[in-house]
Amino acid sequence: MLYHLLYPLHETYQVFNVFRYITFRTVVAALTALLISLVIGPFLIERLRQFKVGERIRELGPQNHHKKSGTPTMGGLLILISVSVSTLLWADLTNKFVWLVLLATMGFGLIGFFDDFVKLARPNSEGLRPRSKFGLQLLLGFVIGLTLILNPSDSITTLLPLPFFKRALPDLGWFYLPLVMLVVVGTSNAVNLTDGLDGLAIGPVMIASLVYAVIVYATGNVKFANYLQILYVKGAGELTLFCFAMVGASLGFLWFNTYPATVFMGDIGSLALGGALGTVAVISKHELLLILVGGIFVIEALSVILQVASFKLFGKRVFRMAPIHHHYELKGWAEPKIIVRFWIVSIILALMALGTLKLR
Ligand code: 57M
Repeated sequence: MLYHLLYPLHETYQVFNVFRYITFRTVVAALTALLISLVIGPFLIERLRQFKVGERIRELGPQNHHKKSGTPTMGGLLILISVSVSTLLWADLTNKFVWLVLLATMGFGLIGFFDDFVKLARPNSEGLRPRSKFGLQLLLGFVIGLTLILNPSDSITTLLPLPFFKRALPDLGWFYLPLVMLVVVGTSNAVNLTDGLDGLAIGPVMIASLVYAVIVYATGNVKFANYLQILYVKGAGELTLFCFAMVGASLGFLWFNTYPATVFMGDIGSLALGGALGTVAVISKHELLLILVGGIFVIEALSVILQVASFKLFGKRVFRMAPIHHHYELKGWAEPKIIVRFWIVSIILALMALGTLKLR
């Protein structure tokens, strides 16, 4: 909104011309989101504590988690407020991608909110029934996919670029719809699985947002897209600002979520962040690269799949406990050590992903 108010002033005062540039607004958006989360963070955490929105720790989990009982949860609200206010202030609101990504973030956040709310309201329940939760996620993924297909950007919307290959561009047609659902819903759930140690999920979310900021900027810029030989998506550049708002909000949240955490993000945060990343990946036409960019989330999800499959097929566990961060906890690694090492892996994967932009 501020963009729409301030930019027209450039006709009288040239200095306001600066608001035309995505790069400038991106920096301002990141700082705005960071500031909002740092300023309202303590207030929100206090309210959550007051309203007893505290975490219930499961008996089954690693012993050292029991001391975390009662830590306020649903701190994801802080991220949602910071990202959306910052984006609404500084983005070009005539851009359809901005609205789609905000819809995805808020939609998954709402599903997460219901899940958290049911856990709190019914202390013995595990939240929404898995079938209802998954059904709602699929529905939202369907809406996102359908919106993209029915409002195509030129004729590239249903193409699927393959990393490393310049010319391989299969057109999936309507099969692109289930792919969008898989990417968006899968990422949302994988981030949720990762969110089991202080700062473990928010670090890689921040790293992935930074990588996708670079990608959407290049994708939305004809010159860069041509130079890198990637698909040009008109209007995608505006999402650079959204990605940086995610970085700013995540940094602010990490201030409170770092070990020992004073707040957890809850499903309202983890489902929303994953949904947002998945949607950005789809819009930027770098859907498959998310496997690398969000490699930590993939590893966490795969560890659960492997554990369950191995137990069902052979009656044996592969890990001491899945998702894999619990395995290292049970091996005796200190929590901060696991977190920082997972962040390191995430940075390495992010760098590799950026490398693939030119390797084709
Ligand atoms: C969310 N939630 C955390 C917090 C956070 C199929 C199965 C593998 C599912 C999986 C599961 O339920 N995952 C979903 C994981 C929980 O965190 C809350 O949930 C929100 C995110 N949704 O924001 O509100 C706990 O994680 C810890 N935590 C922190 N710091 C943070 O910043 O320490 C979270 C955020 C918190 C806190 O202790 O209470 C969670 O882990 O529950 N299930 C599991 O992960 C369970 N694994 C399991 O059963 N493994 C089996 C099979 C099924 C694969 C096996 O290995 O044989 C474990 N989780 C727990 N206890 N808590 C095991 C038992």
